[in-house]
Amino acid sequence: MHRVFKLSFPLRPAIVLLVPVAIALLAACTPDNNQSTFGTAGPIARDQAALFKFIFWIAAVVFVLVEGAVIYASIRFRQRSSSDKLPHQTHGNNKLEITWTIIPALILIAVAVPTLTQIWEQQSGVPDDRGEVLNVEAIGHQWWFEFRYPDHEIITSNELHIPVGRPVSFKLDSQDVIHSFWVPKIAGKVDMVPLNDNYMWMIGDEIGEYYGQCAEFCGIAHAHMRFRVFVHSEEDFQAWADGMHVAADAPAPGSPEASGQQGFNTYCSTCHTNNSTTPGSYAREISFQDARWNGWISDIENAAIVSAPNLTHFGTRTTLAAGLKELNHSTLVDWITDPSSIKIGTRMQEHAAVYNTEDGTADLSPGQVSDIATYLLSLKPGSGSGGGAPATGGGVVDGAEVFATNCSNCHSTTDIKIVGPGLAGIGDRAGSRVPGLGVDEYIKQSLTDPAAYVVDDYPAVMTDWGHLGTETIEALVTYLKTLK
Ligand code: HEC
Ligand code: HEC
Ligand SMILES: [Cu+2]
Repeated sequence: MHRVFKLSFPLRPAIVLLVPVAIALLAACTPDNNQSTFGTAGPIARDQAALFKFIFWIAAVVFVLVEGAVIYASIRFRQRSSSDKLPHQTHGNNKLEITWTIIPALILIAVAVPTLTQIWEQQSGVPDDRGEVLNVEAIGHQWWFEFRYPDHEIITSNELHIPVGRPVSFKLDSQDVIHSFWVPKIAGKVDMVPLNDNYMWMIGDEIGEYYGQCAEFCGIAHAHMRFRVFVHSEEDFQAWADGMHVAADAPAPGSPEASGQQGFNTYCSTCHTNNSTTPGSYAREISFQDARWNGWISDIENAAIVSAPNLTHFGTRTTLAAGLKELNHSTLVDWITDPSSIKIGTRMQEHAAVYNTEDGTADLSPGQVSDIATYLLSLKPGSGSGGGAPATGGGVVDGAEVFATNCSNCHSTTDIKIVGPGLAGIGDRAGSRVPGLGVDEYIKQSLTDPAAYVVDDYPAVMTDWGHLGTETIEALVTYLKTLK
């Protein structure tokens, strides 16, 4: 009799532990799981899932046959006593060798043909027989997604809206490190690589909300870099796109929203645009984002700006911080007070001057934070009467407000340099900038013909502000001259 060795670990507790862990892991594969690739909602994901299943079943059959043969051989031909002779040896059997070379080759061909066909199909661009194509540029940032719709001149972040049944063509880019764009239920993943555009397309088949996730390790908050895809009916999509061009109503004077707006303009608008509704704002936001990025890259240690999510109509969003939290007043207050209570490592907390405190939380009173949150949540398409520059009470243009919404992204009202020069004392220096131009003329020229004179050592990124209208420009000039 052979001695039966006792297992060196307790088998029962191990099984008791392993089973629930395995079940928990497998549960992630259920089709209703938000990031499961089995419950598909678009042709690309469906084809990929079908291919996966095809290969899986081939692999399963191979596994059972090979493991079966191994188990059979080890039992059937085991050494029964020390006097056993060697079993019959098959070394050099040509028939067997040829058979087990040909069978795997055939299997590999069976797997390769549909795989390659699908790769070619999905990479050869959007099919032109599936309806009007929607173009989207998706840009990865540490740790959030920017979405630009060049056909609709819309810029937004972290929540992507697309019409059901229409092909969406993506140009994928990254501003910093390699990210990967992935909407598990609708389409496969493609890397977002800095300085190199990648392309993919997808079609959402079913109206609904879907999860997206960065699928390439990209730094400390990689797992917290998510997004949402909303697949809408064509009408709802159009309504959303139209709404993105309707300005929010100006807050009522004296309201928490009004105080929040002031707070936002003072502490937040250097990085966040929240009013990209007017014609021309699309191109402007792109140049802001570039300017913010260049500002950051030129002094990563001390920069007070960095490219950041566009918060236009933030009140219509459902999520916060790249799909991490449900958006409501309380989560937003937590975020503004201390972003790392929700997501660690954000560039917001690292660079916004308002977090330059001992414990890194916002240098704002709870009331200020609450008002800013209330204001952001009030940003929705308005009644449509406003449109242009915000006007105060009696219709008189308030230069300070116009400045805060349009210019404070790049200019401080002190002498701190952001992207452009700090504008304190501009009234004193303006008259001596260009021979022949007085103070007012020079400031006006800066706004309506910015290329005519570019201040030394600054990038020529000022855009033409002529669209603001004469009255607003006059108000700006008056306001700027008060900055000492
Ligand atoms: C230095 C630039 C900077 C400043 C200043 C700044 N932020 Fe941010 N903000 C960011 C960046 C970058 C992110 C993206 C963070 C992430 O998800 O990793 C962000 C994210 C956000 C988000 C989430 C956006 C989304 O799509 O979910 C909100 C809301 C927000 N900021 C509000 C504010 C408020 C309010 C202030 C002023 C108190 C402010 N920010 C100041 C850079 C900035
Ligand atoms: C994208 C960043 C950006 C925005 C937004 C921006 N500017 Fe500028 N601005 C600059 C830069 C950079 C310069 C310096 C280079 C130049 O002269 O073009 C500048 C220069 C100026 C000057 C001349 C300053 C001097 O010292 O001579 C004035 C005045 C000015 N901007 C006003 C404004 C006003 C008012 C707004 C809002 C309506 C505005 N800017 C919006 C980047 C910006
Ligand atoms: Cu990423």
